[in-house]
Amino acid sequence: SSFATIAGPAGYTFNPATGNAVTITFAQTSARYVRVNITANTGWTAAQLSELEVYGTAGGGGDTDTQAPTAPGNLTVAGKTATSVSLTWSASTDDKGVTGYQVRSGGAVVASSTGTSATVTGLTAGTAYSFTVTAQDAAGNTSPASNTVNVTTDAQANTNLARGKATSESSHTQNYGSGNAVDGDANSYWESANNAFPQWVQVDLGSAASIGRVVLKLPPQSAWQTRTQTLSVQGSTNGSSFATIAGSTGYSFNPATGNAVTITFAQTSARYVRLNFTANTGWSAAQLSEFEVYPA
Ligand SMILES: [Ca+2]
Ligand SMILES: [Ca+2]
Repeated sequence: SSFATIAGPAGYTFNPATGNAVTITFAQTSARYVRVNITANTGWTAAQLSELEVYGTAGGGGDTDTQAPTAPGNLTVAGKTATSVSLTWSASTDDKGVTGYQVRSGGAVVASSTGTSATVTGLTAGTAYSFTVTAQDAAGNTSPASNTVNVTTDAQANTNLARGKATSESSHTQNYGSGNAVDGDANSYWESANNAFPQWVQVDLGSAASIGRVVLKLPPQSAWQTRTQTLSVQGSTNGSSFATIAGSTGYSFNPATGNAVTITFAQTSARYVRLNFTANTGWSAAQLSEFEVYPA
């Protein structure tokens, strides 16, 4: 409401040949409202202005906060699911106080928190993401980004992790190699050397995964008469040291009910999953047309 003159009346020439801009400098002053009073125009009977630009020190000092918080540190993945990732980090400091944090991915803010943890939701299963965190203060100043964490969400529970992966085996007969057990075709199968139990077949998932179920199949045709195969399931993260996931049991494969066996077990982490066969009531060898491994 009360104005002081910063620059007195003067005629300023606007010339398109030299940019059509006028600069007026004056002694440093403090102002929130800046007004231009125009009393004449030689080119048109009205005041005209396409840009009014004001330069100086934003906020003008005083007790206004212009200092951003420090970057959050130690950003860490605390947990994940198929659709979410939980993150923790160490607190930032600020001259006036940190008011909150923003989790960022691909340039977008994907979660906010007033503390030092957050869970990003709505993610896609089996997908790689990168995250950083920034801190904010009450004036809206944003810190530099934290370290970056890279994380891949868990696979969907119904994703067969073994499909198309590398296999190995104790033996096979003729051309019935173990690759037949991960080709997605229940008609093609692995068969071990005959009359030579115990035998094993193994799949390398490519990296350690949390698993909770395997499904074993034989060809669905009725010509495959019901048989019981005795086997155990083992898992390993390094391919050399194996732990038993499911102990040796006789499983009945019956074409009348799909010729498939499902074995569920407590969640475990494994990259290599192996089946050890010790008996088969239908043939004197281990036989398997599909070896499917699921997260749950
Ligand atoms: Ca600050
Ligand atoms: Ca097959």
